[in-house]
Amino acid sequence: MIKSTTNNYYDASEVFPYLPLTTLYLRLYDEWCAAGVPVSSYTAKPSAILFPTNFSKAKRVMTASKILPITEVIMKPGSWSLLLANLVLCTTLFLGCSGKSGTQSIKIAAAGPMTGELAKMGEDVSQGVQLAVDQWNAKGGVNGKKIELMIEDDRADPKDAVSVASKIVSQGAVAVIGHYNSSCTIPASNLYHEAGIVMITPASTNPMVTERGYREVFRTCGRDDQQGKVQADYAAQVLQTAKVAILHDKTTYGQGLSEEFKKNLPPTVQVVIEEGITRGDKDFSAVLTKVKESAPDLLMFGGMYSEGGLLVKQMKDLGLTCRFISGDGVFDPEFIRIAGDAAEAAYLSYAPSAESIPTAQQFLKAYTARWPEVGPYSVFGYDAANIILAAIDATKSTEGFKVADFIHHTKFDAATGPVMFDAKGDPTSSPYVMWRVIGGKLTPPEAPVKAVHVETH
Ligand code: ABU
Repeated sequence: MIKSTTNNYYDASEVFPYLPLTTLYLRLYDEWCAAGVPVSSYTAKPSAILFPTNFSKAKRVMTASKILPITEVIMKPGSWSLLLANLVLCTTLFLGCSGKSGTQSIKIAAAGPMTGELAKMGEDVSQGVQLAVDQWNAKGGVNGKKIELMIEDDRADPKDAVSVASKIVSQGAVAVIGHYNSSCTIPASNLYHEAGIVMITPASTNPMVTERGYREVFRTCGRDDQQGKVQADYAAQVLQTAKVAILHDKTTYGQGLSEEFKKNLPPTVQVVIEEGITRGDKDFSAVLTKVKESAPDLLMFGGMYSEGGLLVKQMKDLGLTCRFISGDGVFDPEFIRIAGDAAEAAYLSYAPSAESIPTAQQFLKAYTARWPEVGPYSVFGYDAANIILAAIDATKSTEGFKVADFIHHTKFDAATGPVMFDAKGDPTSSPYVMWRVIGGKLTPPEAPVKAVHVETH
């Protein structure tokens, strides 16, 4: 039974055995506030942190809720430790919520690798986000409030990504653009999901990002099951590959992409060797010697431009003359700067260039007026930020489930063209095409590009 304690408060140890999830507290808190239920914070006991001062009214609100009626909440075995952890997090979030309603700004975050070997990728995205934020603020902000952008560095490390996500949530950001690496986005998005915060990654292509049923999680880029198929079809049909060697960097993205590539190869293509390399290594001569002995006519690499550039350079040094095929993680001028003229062997899957998209021209002009080089995911970061801000503007709400719902049901006129999302949070159109390095430049396909949609499974 729920009973009143002193000071007209209700004891959370009585109320919250039924409520094991932080997300639920916050949603209920939002609903209670919206319904005019007085809500108090009381921290004298760890079990009594956030609860309504008029529980009978709050219970009516909860019962009316379509999100999670209290009668459907089931206490799981061992939930008490989770409950206490959530209550601690909830205190911080509660304070963040209190501040949110009283401030004149809306805080959003951009997260990715801002230092380390992949810092350029993080900067590319955060600059795209910054541009969108500055453009909204120049128009007066969103719903009369200025947009405040926090830029957070996960150093491409999954553990740092979780710390960053915790900081973003606790500091009251209402949405996140990021992270960059799939290995960071997947664990970080667990926290955003728990907190009910919308997250759009502009670059994380591993299928699992959107395969967990998280309604707040989206991406503006494509998926590796689409990208791997485009690469495999190109290898078999255009390059007429008979023997392929596969290397990957053992990451969620790199290994995942190499597996999707392999899965989509026809039986006419033989995989002669398959090996993992280590991110950060500089000398790949041992593994490349084994690759050379297997005599492939194509080397597929799942990984990033830093290792991809060195691999291609060292292939040439070893006299390994086969072609090289890789994906969007290698797609950057930095790959060519590392590989030198050896980069001419490369075929890379990526989206059509922003330069070729009529709707991207204003973005390109504004971006290049501030920064010298548009990165592969700058425009996807810009689109992600604009989608989030447009959704907050249209719903007049920063509540994650309302913003997410709007994003799920709206067609956005983005810089990359019209963008709609499917039920998983993936864009409904997959953009991958094969690029080449010709004359030291990333060169798009000769024929006008027609984006092909590849169904996800
Ligand atoms: N998609 C390119 C690299 C980022 C990632 O998915 O890990």
